[in-house]
Amino acid sequence: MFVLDEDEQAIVDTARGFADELLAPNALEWDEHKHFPIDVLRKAGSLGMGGIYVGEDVGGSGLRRVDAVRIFEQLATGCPAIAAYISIHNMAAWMIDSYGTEAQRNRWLPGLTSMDLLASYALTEPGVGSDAAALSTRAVRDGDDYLLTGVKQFISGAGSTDVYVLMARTDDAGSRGISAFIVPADTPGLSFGANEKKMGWNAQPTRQVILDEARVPAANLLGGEGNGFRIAMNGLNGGRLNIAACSLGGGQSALDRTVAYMAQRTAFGARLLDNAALQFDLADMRTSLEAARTLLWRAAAALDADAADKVELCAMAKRFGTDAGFEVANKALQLHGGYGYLAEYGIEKIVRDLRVHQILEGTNEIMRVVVARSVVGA
Ligand code: FAD
Ligand code: 2MC
Repeated sequence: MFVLDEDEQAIVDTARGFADELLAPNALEWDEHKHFPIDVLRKAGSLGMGGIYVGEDVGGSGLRRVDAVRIFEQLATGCPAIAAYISIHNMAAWMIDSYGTEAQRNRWLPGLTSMDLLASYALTEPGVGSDAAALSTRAVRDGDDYLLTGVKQFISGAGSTDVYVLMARTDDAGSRGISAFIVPADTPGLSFGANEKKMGWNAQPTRQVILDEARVPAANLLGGEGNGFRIAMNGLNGGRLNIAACSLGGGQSALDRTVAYMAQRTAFGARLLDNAALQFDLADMRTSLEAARTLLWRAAAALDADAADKVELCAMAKRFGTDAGFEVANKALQLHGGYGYLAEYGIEKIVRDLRVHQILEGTNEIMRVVVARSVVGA
């Protein structure tokens, strides 16, 4: 699996071509103007990137997780924030594909896979992030509908997306009292908070989703009452891989730009690239990225195989890959000297974008909790 065959390489090349042509040239402007490029997302959809591991019968690409992480790494070389949004969209689409009825799959997935419809994933609340099973948004059955009341915090894409895969409580009992719902954006009783001002990820909006007796048809319950937490967590296993892949792509892009920069920058009568101490930095950066990539592909293969240790492998790959990507990008900034701190060089944007990957989709401390449980057998 570490040597790509022709088909695998073609998938990587397509994603890289898309990133080079449509993401990289615009990334700084989207960041500055907080622009969410829906037209470009639709083009990603037309290339099969709206349902990478969704079934082909509903327009998906039917690929594996190992393909997905390679795609997200390449997309992130152009813009980590947009690559990461596409990753969240794919996670939500996969949840509907895997846990939806045929009617739900046929209703939602053709639009989602083409990215004519955009998806968000709504688990976090103002009072609970890491301790997700303690969420308090309630869903109360009312005839053929559920009435949802509560607030979802930090929802990526919110206000611009069409479909929210949203976790709410249908029973009092802990994680088993949580259910997942497919909530359309135009649901009566649903509204959005202001677009949060953030350190990075500015090319995608982050808003609260506010539910005030939002009326959702019972036909939009995903996977049956009480199964929402496990559905949410299974979605996140793949999400965590993809976020790590986005960190790898950002880190790799920062490293590549740094090598090019050091080849033309001189100090003390020599190119920076010829300085042996700085070459050691470059060697360590490349080694970190290769190690993270190797673990990531291993974890993706475990998820593809539904291996018994997939949960902890996904957590390891997320923790290690997001730390490695951030550290490489931060080092790249240092190696650019003062220019690394200027927006126009694009490095500080990568650092800002990658920083949040250590926090979201489960903080890196929570990834350690998950891995530690597998070690001590809790
Ligand atoms: P808390 O849970 O309050 O944690 C605070 C600190 O305590 C962290 O450092 C944490 O690691 C640590 N901590 C907590 N418990 C433990 C423990 N048991 N052991 C060790 N350390 C612990 N959520 C969604 O549902 N959908 C989205 O689309 C989404 N997008 C996001 C986009 C952005 C830009 C951001 C910033 C967040 C997004 N999130 C989203 C939310 C994100 O998943 C949470 O912020 C994250 O899970 C952490 O939750 P919290 O912020 O409530 O922090
Ligand atoms: N995959 C599959 N199932 C899982 C799972 C996983 N990764 N993690 C937990 N489960 C199951 C678990 O097996 C159990 O199932 P059952 O009811 O059959 O016994 C159930 O879920 C409850 O699990 P726990 O007893 O482990 O629950 P606990 O409350 O102790 O802790 C924890 C779970 C901390 C691992 C979980 O709350 C967590 O992952 N927190 C982080 C939240 C998070 O990642 N948020 C990200 C939001 S999305 C985002 O940020 C975006 C940008 C989109």
